[in-house]
Amino acid sequence: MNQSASTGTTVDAPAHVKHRAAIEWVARVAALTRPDRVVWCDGSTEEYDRLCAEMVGAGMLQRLNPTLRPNSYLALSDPTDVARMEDRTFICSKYKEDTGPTNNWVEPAEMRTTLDGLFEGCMRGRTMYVIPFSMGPIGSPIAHIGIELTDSPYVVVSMHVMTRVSTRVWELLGTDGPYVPAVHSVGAPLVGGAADVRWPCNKDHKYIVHFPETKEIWSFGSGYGGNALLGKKCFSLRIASIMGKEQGWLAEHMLILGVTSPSGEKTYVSAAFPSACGKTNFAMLVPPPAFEGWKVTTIGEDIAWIKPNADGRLYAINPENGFFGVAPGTSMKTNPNCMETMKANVIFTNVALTPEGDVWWEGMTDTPPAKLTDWQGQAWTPEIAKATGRKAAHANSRFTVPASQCPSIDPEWDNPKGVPISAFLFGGRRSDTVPLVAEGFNWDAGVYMAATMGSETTAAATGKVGVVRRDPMAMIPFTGYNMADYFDHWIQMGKQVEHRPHIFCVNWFRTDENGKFVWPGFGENMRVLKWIVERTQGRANAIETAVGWVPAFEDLMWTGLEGFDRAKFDQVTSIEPRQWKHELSLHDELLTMLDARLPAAIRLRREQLGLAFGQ
Ligand code: O2Y
Ligand code: MN
Repeated sequence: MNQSASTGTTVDAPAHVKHRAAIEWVARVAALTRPDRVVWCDGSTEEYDRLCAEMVGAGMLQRLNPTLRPNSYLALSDPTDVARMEDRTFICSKYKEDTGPTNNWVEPAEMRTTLDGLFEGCMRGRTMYVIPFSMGPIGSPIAHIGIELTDSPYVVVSMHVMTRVSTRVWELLGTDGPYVPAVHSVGAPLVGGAADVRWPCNKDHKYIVHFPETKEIWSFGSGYGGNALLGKKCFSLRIASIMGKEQGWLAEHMLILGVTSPSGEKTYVSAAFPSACGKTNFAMLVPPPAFEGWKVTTIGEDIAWIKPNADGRLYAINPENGFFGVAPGTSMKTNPNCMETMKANVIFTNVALTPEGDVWWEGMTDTPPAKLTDWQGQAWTPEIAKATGRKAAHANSRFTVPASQCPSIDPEWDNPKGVPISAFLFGGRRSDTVPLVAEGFNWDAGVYMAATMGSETTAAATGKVGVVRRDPMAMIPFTGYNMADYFDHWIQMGKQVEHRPHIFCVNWFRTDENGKFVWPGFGENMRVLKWIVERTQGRANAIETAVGWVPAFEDLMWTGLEGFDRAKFDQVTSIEPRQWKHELSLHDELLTMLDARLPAAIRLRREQLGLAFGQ
């Protein structure tokens, strides 16, 4: 038994928890939120199975047919709680300028007053779970530790998959080790013996709040994805980006993959794409048959933590333990490795249920099943869909699955040292202007390219879909501080390492006059990836353009790609001065907004591009 001195609340910390400050903090949060009980999680399979069984009993999860999808579950969320909510996400730094114009800011004391009001008694009738987790292999010099307090068992089991939840975390923390404190509540107390609902959340109040100075996370009202699994976007990107700035490393919205050439040479690259732009597909790319002897392996598909190593190179780990990927569009054609990964031990959220007790989503098969139960639990048929436009699965429906199950997982994916990065790729979803691939002339020019990246919006976050927004480094929703300072941090990181990765921009999404994608994408992206890898080895040819080094038609390998001729190549690689003049004026909207703190290197590169395009 372990009682907090400050609150008098008993939280029964187990004997292996020796961290007084953490016990005090758990007790303070319990005194504020008043759960019926506190459970200290251990990350065991027994704990996972028990919580899943309890949720099945309570109607919060459905067990899928164990013959078709062993040890897998389906959760259906409240229809109002289906995605990250950027307008409800706050960075509450002491000074507004440190949060910057691309984030929502509220003065910290004011926000604490609001949160105190919301969290007061919010866990009544519920259990508060204490989740000790490591982002990255436990004990890795690149990893960091967090403790999440939550009243959602769905969050606990999801954290089991997405992070390393273990009592070993307490051992590592000892009596006073550093950790990121993260508090989450669905904001739906069960008072007077009220019955629970399938997906508790708070329809009126949602807050996802970060305090940079104390590295705290407080999330209220949502049980969904990045709003609730606080190790992911909140810790691994927003808080970690601040830690990276302070400590000299990078926390990025990037996949990490390895490319092995036929001679056995291994090259690791890390690539940033905005939400739902095919990062998971790219991370698990299967090279076309013509690329005999080439292999792509997966380290991570969403987040990279990157630190300078004594050998003068940048090393990256995937801080996550699982994938929380978008289901719609994932199929044996688009991502066979991912489909294989999802054969068992999956938590699906907001996909459709087949009469046989398996799952389905738009794009999984060419022909939909004749009958389904949709993500809102209603009968669905292709005829109903035709008549009403209703989707069987929500556009942002997700699968949560252990990374270790991925057939393309890299043997080094769990290596505490990380892997050395040779190239950074930055990709947007652009129907015009941005070429298939271009390499920055040097580090600073590459950083400018990444910093001014734009992309057409998708369903991964609430808000309008299909409009171009600037998304520097694919980090616009995830940088926890002033974006101009973040650009400066990137510029400075280039000075810290002797062997700087090459920087490229890529765009798989150029369209023709009928709005159809010209580049075939998916596995065919290997053609671009091979050129990129060979550029980092000083082997591939390139031609100079105003925006960077680009391949000539002859510089990419075309064997096995029927019908993609020089005219099509020109369509996806052309650099139109008229479009670029307009593009530069759009860059200026962002750069002007950040003006006061913009690094000189970014201004200089903008001037060079202005001279090149007469703008
Ligand atoms: O967290 C969510 O609710 C969906 S958003 C998401 C999920 C996994 C990976 N990336 C993202 C993203 O928005 O970038
Ligand atoms: Mn993401």
